[in-house]
Amino acid sequence: MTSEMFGKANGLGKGKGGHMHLFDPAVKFSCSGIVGAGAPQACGAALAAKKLGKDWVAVSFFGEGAANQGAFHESLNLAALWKLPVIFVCEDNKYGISVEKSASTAIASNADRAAGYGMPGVLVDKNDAVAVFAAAGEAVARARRGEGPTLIEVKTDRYLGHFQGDPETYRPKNEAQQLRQHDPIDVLGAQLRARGELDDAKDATLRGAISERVQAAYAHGRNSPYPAPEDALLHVFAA
Ligand SMILES: Cc1ncc(C[n+]2csc(CCOP(=O)(O)OP(=O)(O)O)c2C)c(N)n1
Repeated sequence: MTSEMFGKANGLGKGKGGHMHLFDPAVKFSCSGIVGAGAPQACGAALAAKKLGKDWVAVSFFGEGAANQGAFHESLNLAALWKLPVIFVCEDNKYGISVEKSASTAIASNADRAAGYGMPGVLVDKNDAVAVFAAAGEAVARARRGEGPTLIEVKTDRYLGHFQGDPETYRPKNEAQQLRQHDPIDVLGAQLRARGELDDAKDATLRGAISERVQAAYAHGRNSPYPAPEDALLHVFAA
């Protein structure tokens, strides 16, 4: 994945897709640069699981901006009608590029839209990983019982601009700094500490190991070779 992000020959798309078109059939993962396009694809994957008699559950992640795309609404309708094993996860970080949600969406919670399609809509507490885990577990169990889809809305925050160099003129200068006071990783850490499952030493070990893994992955991407110029047209056009 990191190789693909750096446009390298050993990337998931051989360096020709970039970060918007990451996909890996080996782990049944894909993403798209087209906002809203993931929901119908997830319905397709869920329909395949149903036809093949597998207990797979498709999961589609998208922003609150994508929840205003037509494809999202068509997908929810079809998924509920055909009782597809699919979970729609709307990550509401309040902004679609530079447009605040209140300027694009007439209701406060996208979870409420689920009722209009005949499926449960679950609103999860902000930045609460344990609550996300519980809601996802219920949705997976429901899908596997053959009862169909669930729409989960998770509230979260945007720390960085939509793109590198985003002037972020659409929000107060210190907003991100304030939002970081309620960081989901810190919240999870506090929950684990309260249960006696984490202390300073374990926290440091865990953070060190994860940081090393991420650094190694980026070094791998950076140090890998670019595609050969003569391969520029390979895999671009179907013969
Ligand atoms: C069909 C389509 N329309 C417009 C765009 C341009 N675009 C890229 S991201 C984005 C906003 C998406 O908002 P949201 O889903 O809330 O994601 P976030 O801004 O939080 O990353 C838009 C309009 C696109 N990629 N695809």
